[in-house]
Amino acid sequence: MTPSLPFKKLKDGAYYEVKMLQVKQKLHKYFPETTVWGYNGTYPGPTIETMKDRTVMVKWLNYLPKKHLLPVDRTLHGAVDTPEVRTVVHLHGARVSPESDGHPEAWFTKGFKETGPFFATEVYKYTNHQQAATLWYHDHALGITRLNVYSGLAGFYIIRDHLEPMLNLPSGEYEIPLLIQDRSFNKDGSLFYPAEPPQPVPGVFPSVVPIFFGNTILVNGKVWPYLNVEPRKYRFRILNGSNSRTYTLRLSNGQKFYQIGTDGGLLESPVELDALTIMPAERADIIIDFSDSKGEYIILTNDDTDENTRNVMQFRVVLPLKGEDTSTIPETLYPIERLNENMATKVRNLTLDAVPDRYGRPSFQLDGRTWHDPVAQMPELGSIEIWNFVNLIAFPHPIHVHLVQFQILDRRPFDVQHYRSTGEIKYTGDPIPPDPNERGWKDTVRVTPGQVTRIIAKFDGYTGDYVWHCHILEHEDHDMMRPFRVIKSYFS
Ligand SMILES: [Cu+2]
Repeated sequence: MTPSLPFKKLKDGAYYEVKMLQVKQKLHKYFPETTVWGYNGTYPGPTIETMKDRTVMVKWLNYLPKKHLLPVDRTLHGAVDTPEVRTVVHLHGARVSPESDGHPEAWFTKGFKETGPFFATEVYKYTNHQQAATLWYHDHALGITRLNVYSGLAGFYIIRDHLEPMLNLPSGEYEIPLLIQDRSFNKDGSLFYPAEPPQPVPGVFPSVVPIFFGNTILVNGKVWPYLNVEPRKYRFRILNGSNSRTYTLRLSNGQKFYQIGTDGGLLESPVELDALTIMPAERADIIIDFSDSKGEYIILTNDDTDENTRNVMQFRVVLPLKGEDTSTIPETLYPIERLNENMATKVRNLTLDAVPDRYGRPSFQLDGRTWHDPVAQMPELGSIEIWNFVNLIAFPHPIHVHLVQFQILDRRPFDVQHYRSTGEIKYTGDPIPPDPNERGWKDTVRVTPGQVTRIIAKFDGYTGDYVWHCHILEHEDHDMMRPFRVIKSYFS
């Protein structure tokens, strides 16, 4: 499915060198070739697989041209007086040291000629001391993340363990990662990304757009692809790698499917679904059983009124069964230790809000601050904290916290107007527990409008500088990102 990576075996893991290259790629049989940016020259990048606790070292190398494929807005944070093409790789969902986390200001140019103020090392070290999970790597350079990811810089990173095979889930050729993204194209096959919003901004060109929706859907770098499958169970690791688009996925024959895992690993037990809502950067590990669908063409659909973006991909149940399907959907999957609210030493109320920037464009703020304001969240190493995301915007945002896997406690409606005038949270209803398919480890959470979304996390592993942000990339690039710092415990 994805090309294998040349690597050196280390005593306790592997060492890879991954080059970011500008290449031409055929994204649909009726499209001319498209110029994209790919890790090792492929979009999406090669899938990196490792066992838990085995170290993976990666030297991420920028071999990209000096000129960006897409229009760069020079007014955004980090893009004012820096090189036009900068890259830095974040392994999303990983518990990793700050030097290897891909801090947005740890960017580097071709040959590491220029580097950002947080740049610390050329070789990243992933120790993989965490639960088996579907992670993904993608670009995170300050102020141009939306453009770098849109150009193609994303790939899967799968951590496995020795327990999972005992669950007898569909595996091998029956386990397939699916990266779902939306893109638009120009007639010549090149990627289209708007140079300014529909209402031009006086004095700013190119200008960031408040949100971006492409008019075609790609899976693993192919526009509206099909997959021939056998009449049996398959495991699909679904990742929404889109800039802004949220999907609600269904199967066109009305068939149900089973979610077995979330961002950070397997759930306690499978959750039967007929629809799956997935926001940017979220992952859902699912099993689809095609055994009763022999000969059928089943479309993976998205709830949308537009026909183009209603279709995601097609499963054609046309392959003969190679052998008896002995895989299972076990009743129990993986024990999950619940973080205890009473153990939390800190509760933080963190607002999400939209405010006009100096050009009158809508920009975003977390905790009432912009990216360059000083660090305000400094959890102690090893401590448990509850973060209350207070969404004052009439729109859901996928909030991602680096370093940790957290648990969603609940969502509770509150009076937004009252909060705006008094700064007090007045709840207007009871707390709503997370959906059954959200009751696992998460690193990205749907922060719903008019509600306080509470998460609980243990800030463990490393001290240093990390970030938390909205994963709508157009928002992240326009100040919807904040630093946080894990500090040494007072008592150690
Ligand atoms: Cu957002």
